[in-house]
Amino acid sequence: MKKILILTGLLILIAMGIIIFQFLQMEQTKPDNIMEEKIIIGFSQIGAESAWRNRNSESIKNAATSAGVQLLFKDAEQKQENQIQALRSFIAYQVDVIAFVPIVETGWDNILREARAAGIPVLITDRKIKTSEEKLYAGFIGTDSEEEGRNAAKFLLKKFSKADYPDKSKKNPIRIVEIRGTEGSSPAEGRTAGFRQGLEGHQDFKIIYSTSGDFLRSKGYEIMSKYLDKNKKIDVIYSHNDGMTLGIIDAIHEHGLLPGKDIVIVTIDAEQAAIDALKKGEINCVLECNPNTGPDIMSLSKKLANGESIPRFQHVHEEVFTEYDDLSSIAPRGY
Ligand code: GYE
Repeated sequence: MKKILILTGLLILIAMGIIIFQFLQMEQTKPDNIMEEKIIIGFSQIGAESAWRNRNSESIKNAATSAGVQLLFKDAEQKQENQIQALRSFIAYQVDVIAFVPIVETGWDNILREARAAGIPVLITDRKIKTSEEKLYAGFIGTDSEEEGRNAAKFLLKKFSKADYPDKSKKNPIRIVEIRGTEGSSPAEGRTAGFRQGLEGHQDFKIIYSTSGDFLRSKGYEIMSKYLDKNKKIDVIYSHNDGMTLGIIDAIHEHGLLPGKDIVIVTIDAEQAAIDALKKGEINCVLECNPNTGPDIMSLSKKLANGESIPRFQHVHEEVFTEYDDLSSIAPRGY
């Protein structure tokens, strides 16, 4: 009798072991068609107007893959109406989170109200918006354009200070041409305002011409070419992005002038071509604007998808590179 009981107990233990082993095997070989519950993010990008923008898109797509997020990515080809359509399609698709780069600051209230009515949180990235109700979006991560403008002014105050520019008296006023980014975009607005804040009270600096080059290299070239045809009396060019600056440098060369020497050049983004021009002495100051926001966008989106709150404003880390620095220490920018 005792032997039978022991044998029965052993058989039961063996049977349980087989069942547990098979269950574990099943977990590991779950059929492919059973998708893990992936967070779905709808992302509206403005287009591909600059190397900076392309790097920004690459950062977002790579981060989505690494984060195991399903990304619906739409390129608006520089049109706000295409962005609004994209956001509406994300709402219809019932994504977990909407994230987008607003090409301009205004005109978003209605579509953001539709997203709120659908219970979909919205993350603003890169550029800022103006809304009638602050709570129409959950938060922002991107660049501090006003600070970039102030840092541009700060460099010029040093560059034309008595110490660095003894015969400054010959340059009174110091004539500045400003080539702005896309009209109505927060980087253009911020870089314009911050620059003027930085020069406030310094009467010897005069902005003699300011116009939009839409962040495009071709427009930077065209504007500067036409301007130099008429007037070569420029001391400084303040350009809102490297793409336009590279076109400006081509125009300066074609007019027999030396960029960085005959005309001081201050630019924003810090794409590799601008860093290389800084090292060559063709640019005097490069203000970094960081495009690599993909990982932060994914972690903030996951928080929103889980019903957590996020910081209202988060500015990315940005450096300032000038002719006074040890330029050999600048890490490659990768774009
Ligand atoms: O400076 C420019 C891009 O929105 C901050 O847009 C971004 C700007 C950037 O086209 O290169």
